[in-house]
Amino acid sequence: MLRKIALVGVAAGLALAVASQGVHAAKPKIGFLPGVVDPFYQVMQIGVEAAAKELGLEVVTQIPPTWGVDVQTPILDSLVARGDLNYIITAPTDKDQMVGPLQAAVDHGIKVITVDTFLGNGDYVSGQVKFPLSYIGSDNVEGGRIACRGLAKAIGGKGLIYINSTNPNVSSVEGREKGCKEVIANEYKDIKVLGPDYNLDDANKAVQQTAAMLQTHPDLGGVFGTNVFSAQGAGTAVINAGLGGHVQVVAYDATKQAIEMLNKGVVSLVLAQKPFDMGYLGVEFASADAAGVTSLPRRVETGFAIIDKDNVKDPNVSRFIYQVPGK
Ligand code: T6T
Repeated sequence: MLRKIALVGVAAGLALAVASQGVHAAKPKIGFLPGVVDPFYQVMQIGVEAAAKELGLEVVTQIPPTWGVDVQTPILDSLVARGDLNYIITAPTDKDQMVGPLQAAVDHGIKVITVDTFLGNGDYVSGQVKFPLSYIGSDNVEGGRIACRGLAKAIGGKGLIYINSTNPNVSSVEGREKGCKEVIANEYKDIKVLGPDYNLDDANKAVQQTAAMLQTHPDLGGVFGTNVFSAQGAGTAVINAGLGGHVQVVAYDATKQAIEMLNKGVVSLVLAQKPFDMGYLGVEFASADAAGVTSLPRRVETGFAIIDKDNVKDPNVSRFIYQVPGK
């Protein structure tokens, strides 16, 4: 009898230990809230869905039609109000202004994972903002360095370059601007940087801004477009001015359009991020956390593929071009 009681006690203890490791239900439900409708986040969504399918998890996806806190916050609030989500995987559209709304999600028992962009300074261990489980995305400062080293080389190490970007206070593009300026200041004393101009994630605005820059600075040697829309606008303005191949463009984000411009000799370098990985790993992290894993890294850098005219046909490189089925 005593032995039986002891065994029951051990079994109960084991059950308790397992239960105390599991934070949420075994199959968590995930909300996915990226920054805006664009090929970068569409590929990220493919990664999210691939992981969710493999793990048998349900994901609720809401994609803001335009970039910004004003658009993203009410969508976030509605995801929180559903009351059935355990995790939200999101790209905050402002590193400071999205802290409050995402803290509110945490206060409702939802865990937050940031992908592509981060909150605060992105150091979730010792920075001011610590509540997200992890940041999974590019090292954008390094990306900016790579981009502007490439641009500097393309213009022969001297002259004028211009940065066209999206919005201030967005960790991703802010990092790219910083890395670009740092590399030019430290390594290319004969290059001057103009900008950034902010196009608010509107390619038409980026065209106008770059066109104006080309007019006021006929000696402009190169443009760094810090994301899909900036690079698209910069390349289009250069083509419209008949300056393709004369004014060099470096494009962050490997859209089909950026690659077409590379093939035409308008763009000299394309930085492909790895949005599929960001989405896939985001879901895996949520699943692992729900299962009780406690050693998830608080920051994961997903890396780049750097594409130029010499390697664009290499399948090991071209696989990172953002392919959205049907687009
Ligand atoms: O460049 C990506 C992303 O990394 C950035 O945070 C916002 O713009 C894009 O989505 C491209 O449009």
